[in-house]
Amino acid sequence: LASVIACAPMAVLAADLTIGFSQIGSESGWRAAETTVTKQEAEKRGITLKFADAQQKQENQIKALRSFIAQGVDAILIAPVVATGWDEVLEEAADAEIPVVLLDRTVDADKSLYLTAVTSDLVHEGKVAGEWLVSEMNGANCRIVELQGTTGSSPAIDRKAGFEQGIAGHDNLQIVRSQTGDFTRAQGKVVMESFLKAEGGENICALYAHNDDMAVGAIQAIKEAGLKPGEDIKIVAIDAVPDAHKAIADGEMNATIELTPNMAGPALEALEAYLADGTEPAKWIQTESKLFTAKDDNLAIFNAKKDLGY
Ligand code: GYE
Repeated sequence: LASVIACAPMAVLAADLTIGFSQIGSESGWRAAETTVTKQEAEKRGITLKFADAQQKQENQIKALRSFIAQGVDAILIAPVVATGWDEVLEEAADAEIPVVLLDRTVDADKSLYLTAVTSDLVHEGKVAGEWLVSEMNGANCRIVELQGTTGSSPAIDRKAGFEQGIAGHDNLQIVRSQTGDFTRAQGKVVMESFLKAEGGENICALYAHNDDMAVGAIQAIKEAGLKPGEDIKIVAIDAVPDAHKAIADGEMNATIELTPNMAGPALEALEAYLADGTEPAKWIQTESKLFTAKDDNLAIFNAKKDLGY
C-alpha cells in the first residue's frame, strides 16, 4: 500500500488550498456582493483565500498577481478590470504552474493562459436590454442615452455591442449620447446630468446603463431635473441588485437583467477538480441571465437579496 501511495500523483486536497483573489475593487453593489460570496465559497471549502482589492487599477492587480506567484499560491482568481495588458503576468503564472481563473470579465489573451473564465454572456445581456426597449416602445420613436461601464472592460465592450444588436433594424430607436460612468453611482449621476443638460430632459426617451449602480445614480439626476424616472425616461440596466428591484417596484426603473454574484462557486469547483486530478474544465463556464420587469414581484426579490452582501 505504501508503494502505491508513494507513486500516486500529488493530489492537493481542498483543505490544503491557498488561493489568491485579485478583486477589482468595490465600484458597485454587485462587486461588493461578489466579494462577500467569494469569501463565503472559499470558507465553505476550507480554502485559505488571500484577498487583494485593486481600487480599480490594473497595475495593482498585476502587482497582486506577482505577489501571489511569489508566495506560491495553489491558484489565482482574478476579475480583470480591463481586457488588455495581461499577457506578461499570465505567462509568469503559467511558468510557475499556477492555474488562473477569470471571474465576471474576460481578457484578450491566449486562452492557454487561463484555466477557465466564469462569466455571463455579456453580449446577450446587452441584446436582451435592447430587445426589451424595442418591445416597450412598440414602434414609437425613442432617443436613447447610454451609460457605459469602465472603458476597455469586457462588459463595457460587449454590453454596448449587444444592445446595438438588440435595436438593430429599428430606426425608431436611436442612441444619441453614450459615455462611460465607470460602473459607479456617483459617475452615473454626473454623466446623466450632462446628458440632461446637453439634450434637454424632454428630448430623452430612455436610458440604457451597463449596470444598475449607474442607473441608480442617473435616477437621482433625473429627479433633480424635475422629471419622472421610469415614466418620462424609461430605464433598463443590468445586474439586478436589490436597489434595482426596489426602483422597479417604485416605478422609477423599468427593467434589469440579473447577473449572479456567485462566480466563485463554479470557479472553485473547477479548480478543486483540476488540482486534485488534472481535470480540465471548459474554457468558459457561463452563468445565467434573467430579465426582470415590473411584472415580477420586485419587492419580494428585494427583500430576499438585500442581506446578501450588496
Ligand atoms: O455588471 C458591475 C461591476 O464585471 C460584469 O462589473 C461585471 C460588472 C458588473 O462593476 O456592477
